[in-house]
Amino acid sequence: MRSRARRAFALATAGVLTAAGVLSLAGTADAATTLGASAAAKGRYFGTAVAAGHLGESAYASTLDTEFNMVTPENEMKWDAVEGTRNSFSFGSADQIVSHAQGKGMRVRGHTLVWHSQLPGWAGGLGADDLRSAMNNHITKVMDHYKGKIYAWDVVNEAYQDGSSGARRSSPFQDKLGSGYIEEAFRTARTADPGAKLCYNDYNTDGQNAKSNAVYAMVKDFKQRGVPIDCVGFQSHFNSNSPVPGDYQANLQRFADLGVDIQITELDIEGSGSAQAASYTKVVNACLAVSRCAGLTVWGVTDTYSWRSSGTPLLFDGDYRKKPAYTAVLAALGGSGGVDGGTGGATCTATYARTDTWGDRFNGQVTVRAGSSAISGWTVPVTVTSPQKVSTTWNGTPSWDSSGNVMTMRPNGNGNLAAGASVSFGFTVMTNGNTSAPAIGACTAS
Ligand code: 9MR
Repeated sequence: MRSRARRAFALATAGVLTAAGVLSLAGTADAATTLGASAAAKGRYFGTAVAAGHLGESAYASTLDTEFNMVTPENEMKWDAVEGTRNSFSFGSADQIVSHAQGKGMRVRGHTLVWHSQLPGWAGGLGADDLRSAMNNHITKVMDHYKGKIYAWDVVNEAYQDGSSGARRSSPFQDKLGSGYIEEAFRTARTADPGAKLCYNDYNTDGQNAKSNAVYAMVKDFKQRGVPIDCVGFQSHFNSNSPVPGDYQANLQRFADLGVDIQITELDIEGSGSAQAASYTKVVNACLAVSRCAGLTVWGVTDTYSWRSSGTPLLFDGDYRKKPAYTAVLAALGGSGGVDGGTGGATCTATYARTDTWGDRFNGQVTVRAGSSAISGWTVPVTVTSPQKVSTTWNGTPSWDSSGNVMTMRPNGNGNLAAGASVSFGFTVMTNGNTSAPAIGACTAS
């Protein structure tokens, strides 16, 4: 009894300290419970597409700055945005994103140098010789402007057709310069910024099919002949017609085995609730299982600004609330709220999401997941900030410290969880004017 009380006190103290750390850092969430920090703990990055026009919105910027550690300008680095007139470059919007990212310690993926879409009319209308020099000039000038600031460039984007042919897509580059244009673009890019990783990026190449086979053959050939290529980007735009393929991981692995990095570059999955969450989990687990998978980027911060917003494909809803898909991704990344020794090597993680909000209260949900071995019990401290009060709890048995602000949750009855299995408990926080997130302490397994 005595030692149990001491343990409860230690847990409560940990919770309070966590809360203090939170307040002095970002005022919202524990850094250890973010996508970026959890991915970093697994040696990966977690990024998002960003639109310069939204950086001035505080909820957008704070979600971006709290959760992500890589950004891709969604449109601002494309050919039409930076070179609308031949050899006259305008980098204003793209620079805004790069300097925001640099100011927050986030890295940047460059997207994209050579693509048939968002290509200005003047370029598409050039004859072969002119187009070749315009392409090389574009690559050189844009990469030079950002030299040393870009982690990886999508040098060539979407050069292959959909369908069963495995053929190249018709485009001004393909039609006028011939198949060698991709190789030429990569060679020019390597000279322009030898420090940036050079990627080929495409969609519908996520499973093994005619299109991904054709890209695979190209990458294999490049590696054999010493054409500079460092990474392959898998856009990973999914929905019910195009679900995460069963051989997703195997496909990533076969590319990795060619000696290139894998990057999940534009991830979004239409849907909602647990089905969407389960698909996201598959993608994250596949990346974690492939050692050369360097990281994942989702194609936007909030559903509202998604290129296909009606499909609600992202991790945050229109009010920047974390969706079940967010909780699933965080948990798959090893979450946080901490892993500790527990007993006999048993570990667990706790991840938090706000699930509902009303004028005077919100519901929080904590998912407890067992580590690589089964556990028979767990505790998770949850600390709210006065004058907040927890009014109701479910799926767990709480005990309280004397302040009434620190609740330590235990399982209802049997706390058995198989390795990797999870269970969630929930609670309602009366805000009394303070809407800040609770601090979730370390999960302790037994
Ligand atoms: O999300 C981008 C959207 O805002 C643009 O209107 C669109 C124009 O083509 O491009 C979208 O981003 C695309 C990305 O650059 C390449 N892969 C497919 C993405 C979604 O269409």
